[in-house]
Amino acid sequence: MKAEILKSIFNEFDHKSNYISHSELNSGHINDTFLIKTDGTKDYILQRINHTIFKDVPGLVNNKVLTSEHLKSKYPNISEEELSKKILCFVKNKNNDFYYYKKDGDFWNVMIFIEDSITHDIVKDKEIAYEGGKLLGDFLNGTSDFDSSQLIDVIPNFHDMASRYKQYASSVQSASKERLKKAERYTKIVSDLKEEMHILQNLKEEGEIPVRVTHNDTKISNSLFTKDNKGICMIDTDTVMPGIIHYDFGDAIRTICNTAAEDEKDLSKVEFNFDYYKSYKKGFLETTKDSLTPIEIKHLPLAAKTMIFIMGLRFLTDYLNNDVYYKTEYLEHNLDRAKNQFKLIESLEKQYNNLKSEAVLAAS
Ligand code: GN1
Ligand code: MG
Repeated sequence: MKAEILKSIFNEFDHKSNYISHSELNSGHINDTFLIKTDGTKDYILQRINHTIFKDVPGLVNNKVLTSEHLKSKYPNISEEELSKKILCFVKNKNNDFYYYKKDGDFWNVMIFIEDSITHDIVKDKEIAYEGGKLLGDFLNGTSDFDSSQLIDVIPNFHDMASRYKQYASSVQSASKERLKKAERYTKIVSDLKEEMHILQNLKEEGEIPVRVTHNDTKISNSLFTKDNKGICMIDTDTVMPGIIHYDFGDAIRTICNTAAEDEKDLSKVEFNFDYYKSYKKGFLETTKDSLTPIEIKHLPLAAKTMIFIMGLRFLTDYLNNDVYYKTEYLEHNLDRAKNQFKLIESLEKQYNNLKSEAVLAAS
């Protein structure tokens, strides 16, 4: 995107600084995200929000602002300046809105960049896994008293397995013969796992697992760390909505324990790292053990398997639908992502029974 255009959009916001340069941050699959360097004391994140996928952008931005406000209210004695180093802070535009609507139909928002922070697409150190677990625990603790009736449902049924399965079944119906053939091995795996992968959803619907305010996009690249591996905070609060903690635990594990990137094509590089699972779980339970119910703890391994599955299912669905949802860089990108997730499940299964036994013990 041209510097002049980004600069003029950035200048719609009230940041009292001047654009110097920008770089695109590429880890998201939906929005477009840019780091804007300025001549002032702060740099900023400028984001174009995909309004084809997010139907109510003002509602989404309001969710994000309310979430940050709620998290900030936990630190009544800390200045805004200090808060902006550990909680996402949104910047208003010149009309006092937290988003800017450009006449061409795009929505934009701006956040303060948290200085000296870094993200990881792949985890290479169990300290990061442990710190990541604590960050999620802190996030869930921080939002545990948040009145979720203030939030809009950004994408209804976002992690609802029944609804994702329905979308998948309809993609199978409409897919081209060629794509179906290429996906054959994976459609078979989906059929084999279907029943087990609905267990968490059923427990949620039966009221056995409590609904809380959850993040819903906890992949590890959505957590900020210091350069010496300490957790700072979770970012990308686009999908904060009511949910079960298993969505968040499982989605984080899906990315932390994958020894390769989510779209690595060489499946021999894709393995489930059990040490990182243990470290993440340790950090997570240290921060949440007083609030989780035994049934929540018992089902953490199933959460991991279910969230890897649901992402595999969603990538496969998008492949069968001719790539209409996620950004793709080449023809079979979604199929490669799906294959990667199903390989990760295969690797997880090698020690799945051990993880389940440990979870039963931890829950008792
Ligand atoms: C999408 O765009 P990004 O990276 O924040 C998706 C998540 C998936 C993720 C897979 C709204 O998130 O659910 O886990 O890709 N977000 C939406 O990497 O669908
Ligand atoms: Mg996201």
